Amino acid sequence: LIIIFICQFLLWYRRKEKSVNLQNNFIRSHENQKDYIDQRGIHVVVGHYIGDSVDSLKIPNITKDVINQNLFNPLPFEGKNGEPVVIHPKDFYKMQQLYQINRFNLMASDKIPLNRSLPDVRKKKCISRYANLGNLPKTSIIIVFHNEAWSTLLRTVHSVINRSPKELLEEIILVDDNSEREFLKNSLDDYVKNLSVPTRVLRSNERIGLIKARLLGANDAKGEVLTFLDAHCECTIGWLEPLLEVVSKNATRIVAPVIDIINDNTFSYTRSFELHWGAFNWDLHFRWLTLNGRLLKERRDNIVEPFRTPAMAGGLFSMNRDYFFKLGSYDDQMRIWGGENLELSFRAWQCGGSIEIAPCSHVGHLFRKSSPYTFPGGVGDILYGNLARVALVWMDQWAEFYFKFNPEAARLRYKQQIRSRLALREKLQCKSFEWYLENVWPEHFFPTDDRFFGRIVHAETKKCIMRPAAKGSYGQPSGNAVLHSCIPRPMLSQMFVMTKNGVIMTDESVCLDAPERDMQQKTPKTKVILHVPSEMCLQATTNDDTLTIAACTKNLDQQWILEPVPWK
Ligand code: LR7
Ligand code: MN
Repeated sequence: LIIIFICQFLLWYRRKEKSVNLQNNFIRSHENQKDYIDQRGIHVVVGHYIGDSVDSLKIPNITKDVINQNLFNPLPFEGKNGEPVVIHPKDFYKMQQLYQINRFNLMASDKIPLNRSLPDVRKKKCISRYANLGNLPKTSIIIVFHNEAWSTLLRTVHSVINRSPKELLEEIILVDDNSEREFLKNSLDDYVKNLSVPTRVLRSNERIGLIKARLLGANDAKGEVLTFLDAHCECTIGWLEPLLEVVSKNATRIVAPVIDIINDNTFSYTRSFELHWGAFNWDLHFRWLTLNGRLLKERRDNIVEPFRTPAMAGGLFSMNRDYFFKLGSYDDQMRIWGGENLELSFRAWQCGGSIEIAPCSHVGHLFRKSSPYTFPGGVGDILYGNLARVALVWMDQWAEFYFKFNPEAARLRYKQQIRSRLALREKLQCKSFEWYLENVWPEHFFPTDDRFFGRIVHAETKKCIMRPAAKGSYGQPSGNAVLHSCIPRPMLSQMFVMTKNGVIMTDESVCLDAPERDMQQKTPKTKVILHVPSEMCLQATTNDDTLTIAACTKNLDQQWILEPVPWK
């Protein structure tokens, strides 16, 4: 025990000594900073100290000052191979303060080298599948940012450079959407001059939002392919080739990687599911859903091939540059954040293109629980204004469904100038939203003319079935459906769809589940809801409003009324 203690003390002492030297060098002159080889022999990129790193902060609350300070964090060496960063309890208070700046653990991020290693999370088969590729087109990488932290932004850039074949990178374009932080100005311009891939920073002198910022980048890009990334990503080995292969085979194919998870507290890297696809709920919020049984079976033999998805998450994808513009680039009247991912997804599918996910391409994204930046004009008006545009231009009669149950969006619908986008839809001779639902997403849970849509009312108590509420910003509802008094104004959480063959669904928990299979209504007249695999009936426990399945009886607690609600 004693020996261990002494060894640790010595190590700590040497580390401390080393960092003091480096710090002195740094303070004396900017040019003196040198990359170094850490204790494990890993080359560590320094220079990340220009930014908002954490050492020597003593200010109790965050001020502009804190955010802009030129600070210095000695020898970042944690987070190797995507492992979590551990913060010493003595630093917790400072850590929490710093967390508020970007709504992620900046102290942890600043302890990780800009070029940290990550595990190869691909399936083994991916390596041979992409071993001998012919000529692939070059891509421009476009990263837009607003007040991003130095370490996350530059770790994105270094991960692109280190894990992409050089000959496939035309350039890296950083688009600064009017950030206020000092270190994102001259220091960033200087820093990118020394990178081994041509990198430049474009700047907007007013806040234009991520959609217009991406347009700024795209208009300036020279590559045959455009690849967009958020400003807090980390690309893993082999991420780029699968994307470029898809685009090179057919310019109308738009492709996204599997989006892995960088934890906002520890910065650990977690591989995400490969068999999820992107879709959206009745509120037009993006959702990951598991592939249906048919697709899963189809894919059993070709797990490495790209597959089609109804929608993309939005931040990470590649597409042919000429096709990007031919397809109408982005709706430049969308503001700040939100909705552009669905807009591009609908537009691509309805106008002859496709959206796909390449399961061999893995890129990490830092998921946050809330947004750190301002939404000029209010987050509601921005998001629902954008979504109102999506609905009005692309969703036909389902726009009415959206507005009926989303008063915030409905309030903004008449403010939208959408003529030029409707003209684009006309010019490209795009198909209807009905076609999209039937062909791209046949297992969708939206109401249609041949489905029941409305409330399921308990015959005995006259209460409604209600699904659990959503939690958090990426949150999906979890928990059990319950009985709840019927809310006079129709609410989506009390609405259900029943398909032609009697399967009852909602948008979120997808099926009224018990928990294995779909609930089906046997014959509408008996008003019994049968759980087909168990041959049991849906029953309400009236004293605590819970739902169960039980052997079928003729009792009133198993009787249900399907009460249709007009949906458009
Ligand atoms: O005003 C702004 N200007 C910007 O330049 C606001 C944001 N931005 C930048 C920002 O710095 C970041 O680099 O735009 C990028 C995206 O903003 P985030 O990271 O705050 O967005 P997000 O990751 O929470 O949101 C997802 O949905 C957005 C809807 O507009 C965008 O499509 C994001 O790109 C998208 N992110 C992803 O798809 C990553 C995976 C998430 C999932 C699921
Ligand atoms: Mn993001």
